Amino acid sequence: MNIFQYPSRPEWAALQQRAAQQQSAEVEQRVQQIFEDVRQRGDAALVDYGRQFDRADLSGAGGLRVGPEELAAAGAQVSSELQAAIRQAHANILRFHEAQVPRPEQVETMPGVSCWRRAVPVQRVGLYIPGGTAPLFSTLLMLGVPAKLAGCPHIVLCTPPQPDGSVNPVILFTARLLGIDTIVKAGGAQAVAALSGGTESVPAVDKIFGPGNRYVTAAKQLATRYGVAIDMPAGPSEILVMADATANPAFVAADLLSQAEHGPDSQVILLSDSLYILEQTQAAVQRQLQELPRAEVAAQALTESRAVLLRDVEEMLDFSNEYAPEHLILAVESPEELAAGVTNAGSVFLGHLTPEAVGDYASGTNHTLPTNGYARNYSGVSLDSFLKKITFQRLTAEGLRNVGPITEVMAEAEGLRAHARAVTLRLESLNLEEQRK
Ligand code: HSO
Ligand code: ZN
Repeated sequence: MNIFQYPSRPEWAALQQRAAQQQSAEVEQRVQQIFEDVRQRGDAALVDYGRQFDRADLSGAGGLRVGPEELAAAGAQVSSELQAAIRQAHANILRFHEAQVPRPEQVETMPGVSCWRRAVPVQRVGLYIPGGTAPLFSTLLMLGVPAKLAGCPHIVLCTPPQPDGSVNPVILFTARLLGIDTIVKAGGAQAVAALSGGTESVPAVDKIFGPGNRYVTAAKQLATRYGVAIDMPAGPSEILVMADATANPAFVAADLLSQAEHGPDSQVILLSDSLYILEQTQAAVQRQLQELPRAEVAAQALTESRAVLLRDVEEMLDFSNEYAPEHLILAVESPEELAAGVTNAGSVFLGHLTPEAVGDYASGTNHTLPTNGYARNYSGVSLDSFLKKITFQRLTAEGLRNVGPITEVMAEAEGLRAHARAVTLRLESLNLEEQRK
């Protein structure tokens, strides 16, 4: 991790740069082929890709779906300690998201003109959970809890099989806890393709959620062209830590490494107004790195990371708001004050005792967050991501008399005569009725 001392403001942009996300034409082309194949051949294509990419034979009857016995048996393979931890995390995440349930809103904008809005769940959602080196059952909690809470009637979970054709038991245990029982053994772009158009075993969905590699990301993008929505544009994970002289270098180092170990392209930025803290943290990172099972991945990520010495906390705040990090840790003496000034960030962690890791797993907030600078214009996943809001209205005769003439004038001014007439005819009929009385 290189230390940059007092860069001038024009020099900040280079330090805030993210590794260029290569949208390789090759990946896109491959994903396009997979889409076409899955759309044409359905399950047969999924079975072939399972053999090719996951080395799993799913060709038997019902082979692409997790059966009730497999689902029920998963718990026995999960330690009671982990089960209890997942249950408590589930309860915390549920509590936090329950507070997001929208209140009914009804407004009478003019006498007799009632307008209201109702939140309705997205009817069919697909949750994608990667397998591979780190099967993220925590991400299933983060997506499954708000999906269930929103009341989405059809939830399809896609996750790649292990070579023996089974699905990671912790993922299954978590799915069962959530009450999700439509589980498809498919990963990669082919899973996204299946969710976006449906196959014999995979119901088509309206919106796809979840992280993934370059292929999955490209596939989600392609799915939007078929009229399917996605949670947000995804990029490599990132963290920015602001540390003042009161920070504990060992804590800060651990936080930086917890992000770095996610992937070789994770980005880590440390800001401080104390050179001592930067140097101590740098040393602590090197020490702690040795002890990590994923040291190689983290070391790779650290090559693109930066430690920046700035004049004061105001400069740190400006730098961070320009960068718009996915995760922001305020390892400073008075974090509340600083937090009030945060304008661009996915999720913020205040003080020396609040590691990002607790938000990743168990405190209650959602860990599906905007990366790649999208914290400037996107929020993380929340209950809202699984809801649509439908507006309703109803006019009484008085309401039509109140708002009708305004509409007529405006419609005429836009040259839209039929709009005006839709009001005029009704007003005339009201007047006739009145005269008859
Ligand atoms: N920090 C990751 C989420 C995660 N961490 C899952 C551990 N498991 C992306 O924000
Ligand atoms: Zn994490």
